Amino acid sequence: MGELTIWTYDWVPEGPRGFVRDLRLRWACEEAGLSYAVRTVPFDGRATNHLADQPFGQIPFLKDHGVAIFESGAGLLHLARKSDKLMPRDPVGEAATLQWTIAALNSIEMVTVPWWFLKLCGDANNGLTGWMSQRLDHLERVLSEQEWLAAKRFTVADLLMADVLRVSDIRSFGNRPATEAYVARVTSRPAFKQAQAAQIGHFAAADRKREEEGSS
Ligand SMILES: N[C@@H](CCC(=O)N[C@@H](CS)C(=O)NCC(=O)O)C(=O)O
Repeated sequence: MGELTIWTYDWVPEGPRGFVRDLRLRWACEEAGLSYAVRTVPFDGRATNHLADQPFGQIPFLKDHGVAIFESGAGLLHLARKSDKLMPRDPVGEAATLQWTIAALNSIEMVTVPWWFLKLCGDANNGLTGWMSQRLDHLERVLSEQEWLAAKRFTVADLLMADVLRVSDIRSFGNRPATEAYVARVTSRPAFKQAQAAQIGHFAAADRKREEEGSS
């Protein structure tokens, strides 16, 4: 209850490791120098076993001294209020950060995730392709004119936008050099690398535990 705690699954299959959305919250804490713990809910039975914490049976969610919050975007904004490393304190810089954070979720991820899902289901040339191209082309124009989305420096908006864009199928979709350079730049930050390694280590430890339990 007391400390800042990021909740994720106890285990996930190999495929999503390194991309599970608790990484967004880990990364933000690492950027901001916030100390945090990671705790888990079972992956098995996820559709029903933690609906009081996350009404869609998903992760991540965050608990922080009596505050409980689900949705990775909401969790990021909660963390951003704790550190100006994630969001500037002046109204203009804060507004720019908020708008690009919401744009990452509601103008980009809202098309990339369904597109990626249809591709995964075998429908690579699905009806969302043109729509996604348009969105990514507009973003390419923005990123060819500026290094960061808001306030002329790294903010939580870059963290989220880069996390949305770094999915390999999205990254390799079309030729957008400014976007590719942006994703490479943002994900080369030590805080990202630390967060990603920690997540991969977390699930590797879960594999070992499962093997021990299976062999005993
Ligand atoms: N909009 C949610 C999406 C969360 C989400 O997609 N979580 C995935 C892991 S990255 C999950 O829990 N998947 C398991 C499931 O949906 O059953 C957020 O950003 O927090």
